[in-house]
Amino acid sequence: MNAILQHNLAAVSSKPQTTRRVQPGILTLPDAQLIFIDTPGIHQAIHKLGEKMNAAAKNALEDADLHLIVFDASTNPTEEDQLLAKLVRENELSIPSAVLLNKADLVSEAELADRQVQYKTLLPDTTYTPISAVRGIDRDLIDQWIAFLPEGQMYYPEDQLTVDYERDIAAEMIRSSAMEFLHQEVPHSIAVRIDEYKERSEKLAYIEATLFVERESQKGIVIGKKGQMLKKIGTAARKEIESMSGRKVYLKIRVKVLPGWRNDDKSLKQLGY
Ligand SMILES: Nc1nc2c(ncn2[C@@H]2O[C@H](COP(=O)(O)OP(=O)(O)OP(=O)(O)O)[C@@H](O)[C@H]2O)c(=O)[nH]1
Ligand SMILES: [Mg+2]
Repeated sequence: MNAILQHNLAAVSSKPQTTRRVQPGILTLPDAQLIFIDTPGIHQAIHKLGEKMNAAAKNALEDADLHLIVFDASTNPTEEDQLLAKLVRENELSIPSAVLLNKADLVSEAELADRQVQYKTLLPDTTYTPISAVRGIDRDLIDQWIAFLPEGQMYYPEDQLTVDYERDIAAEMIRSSAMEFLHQEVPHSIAVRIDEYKERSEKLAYIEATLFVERESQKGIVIGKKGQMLKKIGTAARKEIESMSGRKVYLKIRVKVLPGWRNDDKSLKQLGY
């Protein structure tokens, strides 16, 4: 979605299950306005958080005009791809779908052709288009999607990119930075709450955030030796927030333990999941 909008709104990291909630992105072209809903990936849930993510994704599938399914051309189909394909096949009659075979920049032409054959078995009746989010998305492809959309009025002003608040996007940027730098269970045990988001001026924002982990031992890992890890996370997040908001940002992050929050209804609710 970031590549389509040419703006960084959605959390991205090299770890799976980075996206945890549905997130809208609006693309306004001279002749059309497209509203994309980025969703968590369908996966085998092992916590209540995962169940909520799957439910949110399935729910979003229901009222779309077109399903854009993103598979990763740099790897073979995974169990999760199978799960998603099954869901889409069950839905096929009512809502059209198109597959985007992403990360084409990472494979040779021959590999790409081979992968396409493999992925094609998942959804044999769907069109497959190789893309690369890194290289950018062709306008021609977007035009193909427009053909599936109903005619109607513009819903949003032409310069509006999303309906989410800047502070919520900032929380996602802090979380994705942390997920990028941390390993194993730790990235998945992180949640971020914005405690204060003061727009001091057009040019300056003051942000205080709490980064939650599930266990005391994870707190030490997130802070790191002499606070080095937290500093790295904070610096990367601040740069992203500055580029998203167009403001200079002062960012303060504290780390707290919220035991087993991924499996606790009350904590999940508090954290907005
Ligand atoms: N080389 C290359 N890397 C990409 C491309 N698209 C995404 N990535 C990388 O792939 C990783 C996963 O990207 P995400 O956007 O988090 O993937 P996602 O499908 O939304 O995954 P979840 O939110 O975790 O379900 C990140 O490290 C991205 O930088 C691409 O076209 N080419
Ligand atoms: Mg994502």
